[in-house]
Amino acid sequence: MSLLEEIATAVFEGDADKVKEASERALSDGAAPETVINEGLITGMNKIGYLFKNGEVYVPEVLIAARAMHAGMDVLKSSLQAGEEIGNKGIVLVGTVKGDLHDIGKNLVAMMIEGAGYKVVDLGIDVAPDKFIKAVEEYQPLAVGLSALLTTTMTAMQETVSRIKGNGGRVRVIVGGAPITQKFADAIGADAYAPDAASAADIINQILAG
Ligand code: B1M
Repeated sequence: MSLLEEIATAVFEGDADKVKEASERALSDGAAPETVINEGLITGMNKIGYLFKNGEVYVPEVLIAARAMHAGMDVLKSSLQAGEEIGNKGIVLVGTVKGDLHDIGKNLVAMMIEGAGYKVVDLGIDVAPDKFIKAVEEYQPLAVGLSALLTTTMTAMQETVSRIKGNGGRVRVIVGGAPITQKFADAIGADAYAPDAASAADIINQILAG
């Protein structure tokens, strides 16, 4: 079994210590942190997600896998940030929209954006539109990143985008999450859509440069 497969299996089995140790080993063997994320951590999470969808595992197993995934993300965070001075380029707010408790994808997005040199203010999960608006006023960010994982919380994303855009500022809004598409992003007036965490950082660079 390759080291990346070992990491994926350890996430799937919810073995946080193993994920941490194998992620450290992968980095010291020269693997790129993005590779460890995509081919190790996310592969393991997708595997548990598949069983969850089919009713073969339940919320506790998924939470244990999520904790193991976070143990790996903690190891990779500092490597992702090593190339850029953190916070150099300005502030980006991120949060998971109201009614939605999923944060693994949002945390990855935050890590990648930090790695690209922005200071990230993470508002957490289940963030109501009012809270986003208050944070925009407080932090004056360059951009806000919204994550939604449930089809039922896509409406909260729509409301949040419309409140932020209606507030008169020039802040850019980028959206993503499993049920979100470019078409939906266009329909709700977001400035950009990113299908994954790595492209979220690239797209923020692009929209802020343009
Ligand atoms: Co949830 N859940 N869940 N869950 N859960 C899904 C999303 C689901 C697809 C599973 C399924 O049934 N197939 C399904 C949604 C169905 C739908 O609406 N279409 C679902 C459901 C139904 C539910 C509950 C309702 C279950 C229940 O209680 N009956 C409940 C809802 C709770 C709530 O939010 N109110 C629920 C609960 C949970 C847990 C708490 C157990 C746990 C969350 C733990 C946590 O996040 N801390 C959980 C998990 C883990 C999942 C699955 C298995 C995995 C999600 C994940 O973390 N993936 C998921 C099934 C799946 O997706 N295969 C599922 C790994 C992560 C890296 O990917 O988050 O997609 P993802 O992020 C990606 C991209 O989407 C993108 O970048 C990341 C990759 O690079 N991205 C962005 C994300 N945000 C972005 C923002 C951007 C740009 C890109 O710009 C700002």
